Amino acid sequence: MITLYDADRCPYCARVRIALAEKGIEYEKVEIDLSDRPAWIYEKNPLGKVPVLEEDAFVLPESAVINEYLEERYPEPSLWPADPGERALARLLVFRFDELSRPYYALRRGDDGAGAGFDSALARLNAVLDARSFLTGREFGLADIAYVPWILRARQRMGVDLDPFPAVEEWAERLAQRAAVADELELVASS
Ligand SMILES: N[C@@H](CCC(=O)N[C@@H](CS)C(=O)NCC(=O)O)C(=O)O
Repeated sequence: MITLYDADRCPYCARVRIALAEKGIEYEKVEIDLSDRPAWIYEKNPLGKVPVLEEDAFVLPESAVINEYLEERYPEPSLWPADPGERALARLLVFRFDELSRPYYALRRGDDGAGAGFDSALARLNAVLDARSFLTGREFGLADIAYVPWILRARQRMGVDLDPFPAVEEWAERLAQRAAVADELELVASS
């Protein structure tokens, strides 16, 4: 049995929720109140952060690592491209995720110049999506899952306009057709 220590509002948790849903894996969800975290969460993750995945006695934090684990443990349907080069480029995007998250959190904090910084990050994603249908490559996969929770929140919660980034906007629309991403959209709207 899998347990996910989760928080509805957490985009890192959303990565894992989407991967679990795409793979059709059943799990139990334990909602953690991030403003009043239980002391025992530090036993599962010394950093005290969610998500944490638990499968029997195996405990694993870190959303990108959890999703790699899920991909290896539950290989079908595959969320990485079969081609090694395509897969490496998708992993590179996940590895360099802070190129999006740093400007995103700067914008959320209201730092000076943060709007322009986030626009630059979106322009870089737009260039990637001009060249391929998905961040993962020719098919949807873990790189898309790694980024989409922040794009949904930027648009819905921070009023970011995706019009100037048409490839990102079309990609977000295409992803929203997937049940796992549509569920996240609902959660963002309601939480
Ligand atoms: N690198 C971690 C980041 C997880 C993270 O920052 N989670 C936030 C919620 S969105 C958290 O637990 N924050 C509590 C804290 O920073 O103490 C991952 O990818 O799982």
